[in-house]
Amino acid sequence: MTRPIRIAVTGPCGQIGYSLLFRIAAGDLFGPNQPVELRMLDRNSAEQNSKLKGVMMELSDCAFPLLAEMTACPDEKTLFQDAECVFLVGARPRGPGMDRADLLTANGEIFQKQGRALDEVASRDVRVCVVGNPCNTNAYIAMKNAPSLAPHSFSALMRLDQNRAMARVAEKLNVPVKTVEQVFVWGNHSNTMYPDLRFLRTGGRRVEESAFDQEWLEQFVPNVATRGGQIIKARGASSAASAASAAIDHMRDWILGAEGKITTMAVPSDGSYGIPEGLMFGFPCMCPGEGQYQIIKDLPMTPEVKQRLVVTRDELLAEVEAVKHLLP
Ligand code: NAX
Repeated sequence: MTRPIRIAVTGPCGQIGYSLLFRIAAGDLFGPNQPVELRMLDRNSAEQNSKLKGVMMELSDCAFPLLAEMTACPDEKTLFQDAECVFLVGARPRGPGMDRADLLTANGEIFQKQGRALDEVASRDVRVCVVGNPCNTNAYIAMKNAPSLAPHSFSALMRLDQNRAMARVAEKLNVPVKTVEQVFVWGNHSNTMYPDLRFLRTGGRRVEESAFDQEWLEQFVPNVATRGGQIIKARGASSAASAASAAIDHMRDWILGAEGKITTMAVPSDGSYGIPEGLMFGFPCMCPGEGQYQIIKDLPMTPEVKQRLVVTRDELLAEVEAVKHLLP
């Protein structure tokens, strides 16, 4: 029988965890022939311990044929021991009176600790996707605190932003979303992100900007960037199932390959497009499989797009500056 892949998830008691774990155990990540082992860690409080017990009771009651083993872990080292695939979802939400810098530090401390533990005990081939916000900078902190792991083991989730952009295009052009290709998102997972439509194809054919009306085009970028807020307003809670689904898309394409499709990942910059090396930046990537990705280089830039990249880059640089006390 195929050996189970060891998958670690933080924040299993949260909204995203509640969707992600069941999708992984059902085989949506590695397919119907690959067993998985789930390791989970939430905050160590009586309330969260009880919640995690409940989540595991439900996982058990699904009788998933692929779920070979599951463990509630007492600490990061147990969680990450020989982990091959890691979703860092757990993070602190912004509390009353907290500004962005407080939030960065509060979360940064979590990712500093997790980076150190990954460094010590994770599989040397581990692949890490950071979902917890601010995800780009959290991933940067984890990567910097794990110097014995390759930087390209770390990434942050921007696939939800790409999926949102694809869905808006499909709605507007009235085509199936599966035909929409070559839409991707640059930069930070924040309001400064830049979803880029310049290379859009549907059904294999180029779609020119003139296919859209001006008003829709002007609203496209803010529409994608503020979609999370729109969902909170409509649902009374932040995006969860769509975030879990995007996290699965991200990890599956990275590890198994994206079949020649461009996919957005926030990964350490290699210096392309004037983004300083190491900065965890959303780039268009190709994923050939076996846990590899390549940043697509030398795409033509216009002054407007260059300016957009500068804005989102500078925001990320300011975030890194705010957490420099957490970097070795
Ligand atoms: P919830 O508040 O429902 O769940 C978070 C869970 O993490 C809780 O169970 C909490 O106890 C746990 N947790 C906190 N600190 C922890 C630690 N140190 N170790 C382990 N577990 C810990 O949030 P949820 O809606 O699940 O969202 C999780 C994170 O994803 C948030 O930071 C959120 O902002 C972020 N998101 C990121 C997205 C992206 O595209 N990158 C989109 C969706 C989402 O907004």
